[in-house]
Amino acid sequence: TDTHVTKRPLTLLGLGGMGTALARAWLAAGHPVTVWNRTAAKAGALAPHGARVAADPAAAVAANGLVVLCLLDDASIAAVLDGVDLTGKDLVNLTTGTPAEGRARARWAEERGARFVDAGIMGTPTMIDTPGSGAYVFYSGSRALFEAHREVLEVPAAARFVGADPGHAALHDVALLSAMTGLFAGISHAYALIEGEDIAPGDLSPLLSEWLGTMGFFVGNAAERLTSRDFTTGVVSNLAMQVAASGTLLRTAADQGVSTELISPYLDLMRERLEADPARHGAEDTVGAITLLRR
Ligand code: FVH
Repeated sequence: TDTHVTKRPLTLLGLGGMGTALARAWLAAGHPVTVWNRTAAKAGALAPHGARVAADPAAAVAANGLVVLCLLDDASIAAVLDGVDLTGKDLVNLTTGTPAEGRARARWAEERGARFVDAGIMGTPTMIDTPGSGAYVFYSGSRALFEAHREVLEVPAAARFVGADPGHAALHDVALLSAMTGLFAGISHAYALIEGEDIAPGDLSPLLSEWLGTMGFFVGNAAERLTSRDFTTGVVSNLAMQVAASGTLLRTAADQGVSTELISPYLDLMRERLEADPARHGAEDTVGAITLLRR
C-alpha cells in the first residue's frame, strides 16, 4: 500500500532548526506535510523531501485540519496567524512560551473556533526522530485533540499529556529547564574552581557526572518532604551543618579567585531559613528553604 495516502496529513508553520527537524520526521514517516515559513527558502528546501509548500499562512492552514506551530515565540504566532480563518482547526503549539501565554493562546484559539493544545519540547533538533535520544514533548489543553492526533504527534518524539490546563505543558517545560539552569550553574562554578590548577577538566568530568548522579536523590527527597511538610524526620545532613559548610565553599572560591555569583543565591536562601529560627530550622533538611521562594 502507498503510505502517503494512508498516513494523516498535517500543516507545519515555522521551519527553523526545530521546525525543519519535525517536518523531516513526519515526511520520513510518510505523512503528507504542508509547510510554510517566513523565509521561503527553508520551505523550498523541504520540497524535494515531499513537503507541499504553501504560498502563505492562510493557504497552509486551509490545507489540513491539524495545524502545528513551531515559531520563535508567542509574538510570532500573532504575526503569522492574525486574520487567518481557524474555524474547525486543531492547533498544536510547539512554540516555547510561558504558562500565561499558553492559557491566553488557548482562549484566543477557542474564540476563533479552533481546538488547542500547548506543548513544550524537551530536546534539541538533533534529538528529534532519534531513537534513544530521550527527547519528548509535554502537551496540555484539549485532551480530545491530543487523543485524536496522538499517533501523529508521537512520530518526532514521545508525547506526555500533563492535563487540561493549557498552561501546564509550559509550566512543566520551564520547571525542568529551570532545574537544568541551576545544574549548569553549579557545573560551571566547579570547572572555574579548577582552572589554572594541575587538574584537567577531562579528569574532573567523570567525577562530576558520578557525583551529580548520586546527589540526584535530592529530587525525590524534596518531593516527599514538600508533600508531607515534614522537614525534620530522618534528616541526614541538617541545615545548620549545611550553612556552616557553605563557608568552606565561599572561602575556597575566594582563594581560587572565582566569583560566587552562581552559587551564592542558594547558599543565601539556606542561611535565611536558618536565621529565621535557628533552633527549629537548624535540625531540618535543606528542602525547607524551598518554602521561602514563593514571596
Ligand atoms: N532549537 C532548540 O534547541 C530548542 C529546543 C526546545 C524547543 N525550542 C523552541 O522551539 C521553537 C522553535 O525553535 P527553533 O530552533 O526552530 O528556532 P529558530 O531556528 O530560531 O526558528 C524560528 C522560527 O520562527 C520563525 N519566525 C520568527 N519570528 C517570526 C515572525 N515574526 N513571523 C514569522 N515567522 C517568524 C522563523 O522564521 P524565519 O526566520 O526562518 O523566516 C523560524 O521559522 C522556539 O520556540 C524555541 O524556543 C527550540
